Amino acid sequence: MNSVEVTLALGSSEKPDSSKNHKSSGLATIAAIATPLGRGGVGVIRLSGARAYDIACQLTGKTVFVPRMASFCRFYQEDGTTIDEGLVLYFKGPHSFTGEDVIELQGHGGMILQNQLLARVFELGAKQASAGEFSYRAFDNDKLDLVQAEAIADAIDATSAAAASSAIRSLSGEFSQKINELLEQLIHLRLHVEAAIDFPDEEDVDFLSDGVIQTNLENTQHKIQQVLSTAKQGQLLRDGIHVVLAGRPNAGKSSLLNRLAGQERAIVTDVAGTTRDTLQETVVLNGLTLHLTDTAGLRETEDTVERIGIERARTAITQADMLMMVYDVTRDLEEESTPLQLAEQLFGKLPEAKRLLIIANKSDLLNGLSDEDAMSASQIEIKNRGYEQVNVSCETGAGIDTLVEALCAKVGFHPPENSLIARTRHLDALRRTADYLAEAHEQLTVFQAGELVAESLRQAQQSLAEITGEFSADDLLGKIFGSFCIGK
Ligand SMILES: Nc1nc2c(ncn2[C@@H]2O[C@H](COP(=O)(O)OP(=O)(O)O)[C@@H](O)[C@H]2O)c(=O)[nH]1
Ligand SMILES: [Mg+2]
Repeated sequence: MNSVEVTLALGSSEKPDSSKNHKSSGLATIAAIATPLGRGGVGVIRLSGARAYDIACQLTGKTVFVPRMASFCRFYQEDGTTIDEGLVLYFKGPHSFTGEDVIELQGHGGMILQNQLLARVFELGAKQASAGEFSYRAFDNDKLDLVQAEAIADAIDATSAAAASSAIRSLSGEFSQKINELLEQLIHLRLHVEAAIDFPDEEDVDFLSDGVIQTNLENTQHKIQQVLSTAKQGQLLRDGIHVVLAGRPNAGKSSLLNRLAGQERAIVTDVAGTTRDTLQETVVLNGLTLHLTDTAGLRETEDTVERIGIERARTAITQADMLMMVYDVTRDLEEESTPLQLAEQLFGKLPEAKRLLIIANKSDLLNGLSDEDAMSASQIEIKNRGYEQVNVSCETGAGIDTLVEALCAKVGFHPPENSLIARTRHLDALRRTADYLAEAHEQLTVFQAGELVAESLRQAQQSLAEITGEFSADDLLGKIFGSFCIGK
């Protein structure tokens, strides 16, 4: 919401570096409601900054708060009337979340009470914290690195238990540690290469071609690939995938959505054209978050509303990570067409195999042998061309488990026990690092061009350091913290 403000605030501060110490001590004292607004037993307002302690004293009439001890207090208006009563917790900087003095006011969790208390805190000199400002100050004061700050947001926003626990592992620094180990390895490698350039042919040894650098480089490349595959799982865990259910009218798309959602979300009838708008539903199946979109059946139509629905379906189709083409095994393959031909007709051109899962629905209605034969013949074509079909019945539920397994396998989702949450940003940075290392490898092994090896390694290190925020442009930081909620 207040991302503009954050961007400005971030833009005016220096770039973070390892030598920074309490850079935000000259900043305003900020305050925000930290708990969700609504009815609840307890509501927490958090303050951070040099004036936090003083504001707590004026608010309560007390003169002393002991760090890390709870004090029961009344919170007063300026005229002495009581707003609420509750606990004050004091965390003296730098031993606090933000690294600054932090005060937590734990009052009752009512909307009016919390807003009155916050207004009073503003009267006493605090200013409204913008989105992510607490976390940014923690980052700025080296209490957290960027991966950890992001993990807080990801833990709060997690859509599955696995995503939540992997975010907590990232928050505790496991992911950062992997990145830091890689960084150390890269720095070591760079030193080695720089030395080889500065002291060529020392004692008749050519460092660049003695094999040590190459071995170390290949070892680092290998490790990047390992971290990349962990991060890929973490990104799937965090973001899930966008799946669009598409097909002819009456194929059973809405029935499939309801099956997967475990509830009657979409209207199902035997009237073709029932679903006229796109409908979204998020479900977690086998630990993978699926953002499902049910669409209007694709067909030529005179109906204006249905036609708009079909346009929306086409937009959703182009944006999907994965297309599930649902077809009715008893009807949709007339005229001896195959599922792949149907897909070509429906989507204009055949989608790539990794983006398409073919769902043969209404298998409960198949009892004639000839139909089964027809299915197995088309199955062979599908397999040979790298595609995959799952036979299901949305009516009986047969094949639905297999469908979910096939989908997870198709997107390569198999999170290890101790997975770590990751974002697309991390994957991008890791991929760029891997590319620079590949460049360095080529310069080393093909051209023995020491200077260019050194330059590629420098860029690799810079890309990698973006992940934890050691080398991050201010606008990137603004974007990341600006997407946090207020009070975080
Ligand atoms: N026998 C049978 N009928 C089904 C199955 N799936 C859907 N139907 C029926 O097919 C009709 C169309 O289903 P619907 O989900 O609305 O199709 P959509 O137009 O693709 O969304 C409804 O009458 C459903 O009850 C199935 O697996 N078996
Ligand atoms: Mg429908």
